[in-house]
Amino acid sequence: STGGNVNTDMINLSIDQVYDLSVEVLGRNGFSAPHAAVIAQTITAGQRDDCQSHGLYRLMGCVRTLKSGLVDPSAQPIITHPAAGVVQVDAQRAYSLLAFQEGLPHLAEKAKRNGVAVLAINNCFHFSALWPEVEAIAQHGLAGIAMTPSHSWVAPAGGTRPVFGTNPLAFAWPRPGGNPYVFDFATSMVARGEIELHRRSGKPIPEGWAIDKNGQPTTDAAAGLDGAMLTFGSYKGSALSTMIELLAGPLIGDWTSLQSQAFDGSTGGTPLHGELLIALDPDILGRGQRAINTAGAEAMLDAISGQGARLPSERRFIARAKSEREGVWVNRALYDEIKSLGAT
Ligand code: NDP
Ligand code: PYC
Repeated sequence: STGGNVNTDMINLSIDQVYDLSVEVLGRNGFSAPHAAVIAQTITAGQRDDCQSHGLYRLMGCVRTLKSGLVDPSAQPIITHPAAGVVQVDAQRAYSLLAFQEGLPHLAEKAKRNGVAVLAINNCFHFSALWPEVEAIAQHGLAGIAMTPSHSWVAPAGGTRPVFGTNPLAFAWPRPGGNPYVFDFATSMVARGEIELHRRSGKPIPEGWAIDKNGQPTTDAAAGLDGAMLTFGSYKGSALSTMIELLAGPLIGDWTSLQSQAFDGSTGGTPLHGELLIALDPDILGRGQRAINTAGAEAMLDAISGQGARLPSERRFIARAKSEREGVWVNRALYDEIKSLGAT
């Protein structure tokens, strides 16, 4: 069970308490121990790094989706090796994270043998942020790219009807002796979870995030969720999102966000589709000049931060260190709702 120091609106929990709460809720609602453990790890990492849209809040979606009967809460992923540089993991309609955990060692080993390797995850319910996965690839000394579709919530630039998912794109680059360079963002203006959090707290959304059902700009979170979200960077985000649909969908024999949405119907559950991850080995691709290449990369990254521009993930790494020292503050209403899902 969980405890913590309470103030009026927020509750302070240690990272271990966040993990224990997550595992307990997932286990009591029917997830097998291996699935509960990996899902809880990712949710805990999100809360720890102050990524509220993909932290504890996601437990409700996992439990709701499980209750819809669509998800297999205990399926063991099936790993196949269709080519030297490819590992394919069929999640068998379970959540994606166990498939990633089991596929990662094969991805890393193949990238180190071939210079580049692809991990295609199929038939997975996917709710999670991608940075934990590209960070894990970077821990092997590899550059990593990850992408996934979701549900058709986002209108293409110039249109008003949803086609794309919020389609995140993540990238990690290993750096000597410190955190990797990492970015991970939705190709919509923001993640849908961010708009859902605005709706929960009754806050308006900024203009430019979404349009309503009639195609008109809106600052009402609920109206935006009912209408269509917008891509970031106009036609550029639209094109990137299209690429993600194609590469993490049909290319790997899996669904687009439109197909995933059609399968879901009106359940409102976690999207079911595929995910594509790519790992690249600088030792093989870098023409044997690892030290020189690393110096070039570091000089370029220093030229960004050296002028006061922040690197993506810098905020997250600072939040991580703070949470490790002080624990995390969780909205009390959210905490109570999570406890009502079945924690002691
Ligand atoms: P943001 O718009 O906040 O973008 C996040 C990325 O941009 C992070 O790498 C962040 O670093 C960086 N960043 C933010 N502000 C700055 C800045 N001023 N200067 C430099 N870098 C900056 O988040 P999104 O709403 O787009 O996405 C949030 C999460 O949602 C992602 O982790 C994504 O994977 C997840 N998601 C998952 C989906 C799925 O289907 N599984 C679908 C859509 C989104 P930092 O963290 O340090 O702020
Ligand atoms: O926040 O956009 C989102 C999202 C979709 C699937 C998981 N997260």
